Amino acid sequence: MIDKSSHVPIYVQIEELLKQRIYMEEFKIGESIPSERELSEQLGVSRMTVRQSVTNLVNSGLLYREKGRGTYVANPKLEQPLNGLTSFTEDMKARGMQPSSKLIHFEKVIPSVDIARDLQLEQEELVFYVVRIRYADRKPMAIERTYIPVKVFPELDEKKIMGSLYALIEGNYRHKIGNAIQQMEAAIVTKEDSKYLQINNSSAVLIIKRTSFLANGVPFELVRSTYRADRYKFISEIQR
Ligand code: 16G
Repeated sequence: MIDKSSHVPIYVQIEELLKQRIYMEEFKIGESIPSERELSEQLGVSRMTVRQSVTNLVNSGLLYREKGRGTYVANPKLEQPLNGLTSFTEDMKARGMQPSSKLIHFEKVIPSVDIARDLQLEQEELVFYVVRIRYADRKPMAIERTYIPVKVFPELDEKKIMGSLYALIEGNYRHKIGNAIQQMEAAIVTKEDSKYLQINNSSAVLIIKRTSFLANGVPFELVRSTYRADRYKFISEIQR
């Protein structure tokens, strides 16, 4: 099992072994792995070395620790491509997952100067401010705060927004969605969002800010999507 004469460091060998046992589903998603003491006895290595391997796997997102309880096998992260202008609903359905939303806030407001500028609005032009928790198979994945110009979607209401916004835009409103500009940054979750996302309040999140335009060039949304960093990794293909 562990080859102490190998040039491969012991902690790397333990990591490989644990990964293998997760891959073979000997340790299943959501279940705990043996304690550090048990692993050190099983493998005949020091607890410190086991701890180092487990910590590395926690840091890479394969395992997670629950204070005072143990170490568990994490859900594999969703790999989200960054190069398509897709909606949350489309992304989840493409993976065979069931998307749903919870509407936290829906209000017609006067936007701040920055938001009005990004959405190319004149002074006093109103926006809908929509906050939705987005779920996949009933697990919270992201929280989205969206500003939508009222003049682009005059009859938007709380009921219509419950499904897919993009489906609504392309179906009911018969608009063509064109392109978007995105920015991404890392942050520690706010106290409020930690409750919505059901994560503890020191967790990392990935924030994507997207400004999207209809095919005719009119901006139709400014969105701040806060994703659970333990559930997502973002992928982009680049070319030279
Ligand atoms: C995605 C988009 C968001 C859009 C939403 C529409 C990112 C970063 N954001 O979450 O801009 O408003 O999808 O989803 O991808 P819906 O059609 O399911 O409401």
